[in-house]
Amino acid sequence: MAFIDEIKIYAEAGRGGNGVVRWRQEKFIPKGGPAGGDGGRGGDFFVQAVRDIHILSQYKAKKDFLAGRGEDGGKKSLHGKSGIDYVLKLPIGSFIRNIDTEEEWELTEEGQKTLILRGGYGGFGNEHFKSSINTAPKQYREGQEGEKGNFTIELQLFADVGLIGLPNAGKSSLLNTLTNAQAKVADYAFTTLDPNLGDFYGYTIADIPGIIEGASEGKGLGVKFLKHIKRTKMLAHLVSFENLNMLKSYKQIRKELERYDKSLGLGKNGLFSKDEIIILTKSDVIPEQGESLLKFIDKEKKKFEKLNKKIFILSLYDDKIIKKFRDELAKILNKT
Ligand SMILES: Nc1nc2c(ncn2[C@@H]2O[C@H](COP(=O)(O)OP(=O)(O)OP(=O)(O)O)[C@@H](O)[C@H]2O)c(=O)[nH]1
Ligand SMILES: [Mg+2]
Repeated sequence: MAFIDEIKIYAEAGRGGNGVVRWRQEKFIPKGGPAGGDGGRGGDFFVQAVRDIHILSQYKAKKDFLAGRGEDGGKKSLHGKSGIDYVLKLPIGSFIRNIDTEEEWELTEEGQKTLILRGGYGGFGNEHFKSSINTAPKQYREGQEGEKGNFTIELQLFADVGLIGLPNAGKSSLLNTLTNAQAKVADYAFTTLDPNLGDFYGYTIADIPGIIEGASEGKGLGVKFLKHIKRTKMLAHLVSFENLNMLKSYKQIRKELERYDKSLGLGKNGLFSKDEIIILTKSDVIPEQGESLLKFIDKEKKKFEKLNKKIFILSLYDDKIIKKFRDELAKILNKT
């Protein structure tokens, strides 16, 4: 199913049940007192955060989300049952916005449950109106309407690290190596079409589709996935040794991040200013150019050192290097 990160819905909390007019019926007492019960409360409408970034696609065909109506009151002063609450499950990282009132909510933690619309109160039954001067009241009240509204729900993933880079840089492979994720990996561009998340010692790593030069003008898959790394603590920027000019490729992506920030007026809170580590990937496939591999790697690394960022050189086929990288990444994350 296609990945969906924005939906519009209409939701209603339940209407309260009506109060009723009833009379006590007791043997040998021909005219009993009022005994109409109150209506039950309408069900509330809640949203609740779950760890499933694909769940919004399940709601695509469904447009109305309705909590249950409260039951009417009964005879013998019976209170009507409350309506059933509606609990809409949404991914962690969802923003919920009431289009009519502009109220906003955000789900940030698994299990977090937030009341969005309140159910209506049940109406009073006739027993409620009994008094010394009105011993046989015929009044009752109808249940109150539940709150209702139109909403937009937008997901912006919550993660600690965002993996970025050109298509084929090895982002999904790295995610799979570091975490429990099972992202699709292949040796062509744009293998990843939707974001993937993985758990790294309790931290979340997000893998998004590759970015290319011109992405901010819509090239490739454009920049629509960049919003999913807006809330990360840091970025890991992958550049493959397969690139003829690694530093140039790196700078192209940086430029796209900068343009994206500008288009949204993000300034210092944008992607460009985030902490970033640089990962030079696939160090095992460097084309030999008459010089030793180590020398070649060193030369490329030197070019990046001018940027004053932390640089890692990885080959996923070298377990030692990967183990070391894991430890270092965990250390960096523990510090942030
Ligand atoms: N030799 C070698 N190949 C690697 C390494 N890491 C990844 N690859 C290969 O590189 C290709 C691309 O890897 P992916 O992980 O799909 O790349 P990606 O950056 O997620 O690509 P997109 O999803 O298209 O943006 C796959 O064929 C991987 O097997 C590595 O360290 N060494
Ligand atoms: Mg990928």
